[in-house]
Amino acid sequence: MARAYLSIGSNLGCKEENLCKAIKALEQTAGRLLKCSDFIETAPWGFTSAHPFLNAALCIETDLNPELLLQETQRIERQIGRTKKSVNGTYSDRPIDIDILFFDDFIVENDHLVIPHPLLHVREFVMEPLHQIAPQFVHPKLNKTVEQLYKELFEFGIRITKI
Ligand code: PH2
Ligand code: MG
Ligand code: MG
Repeated sequence: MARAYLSIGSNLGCKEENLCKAIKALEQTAGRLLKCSDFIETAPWGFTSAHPFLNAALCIETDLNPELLLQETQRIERQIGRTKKSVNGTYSDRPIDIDILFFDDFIVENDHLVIPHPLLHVREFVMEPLHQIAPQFVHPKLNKTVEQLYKELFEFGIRITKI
């Protein structure tokens, strides 16, 4: 049994329903839901869109290995109507996105899967809900708690906007 932390997001269709559908599907085939953050409305990050997001973070207990969990999250994304994938950091609107943030303290780095998620600590839409459910979790590459990374991100963000 492992604990996986996931980020889910939607900015198309009924966003709340899409997040709920993703959580239900994950519970059916990926594992037991241990924690779920609030659903937080966030501005599109890294691209321009007229559609704000609804984001959340989850913790599940799973029997799957990281590769199988990725397959399962991708199957669920397609089931909820996702057709386009982001390519090389070019993002597009989507009914659902499910990303693996952490998988216990595993470090996985291959062509199609990188865990911990390489951008998690620079994304407010990830760190805000993740901080709600796992402030004491230690990032296995950066060796800092989610709480520390959260503070750094938001302090840094405030400094940037003052320049
Ligand atoms: N996902 C992205 C890119 N930008 N912005 C917000 N607010 N929420 C997301 O889930 C999101 C994003 C890539 O998957
Ligand atoms: Mg994503
Ligand atoms: Mg994704």
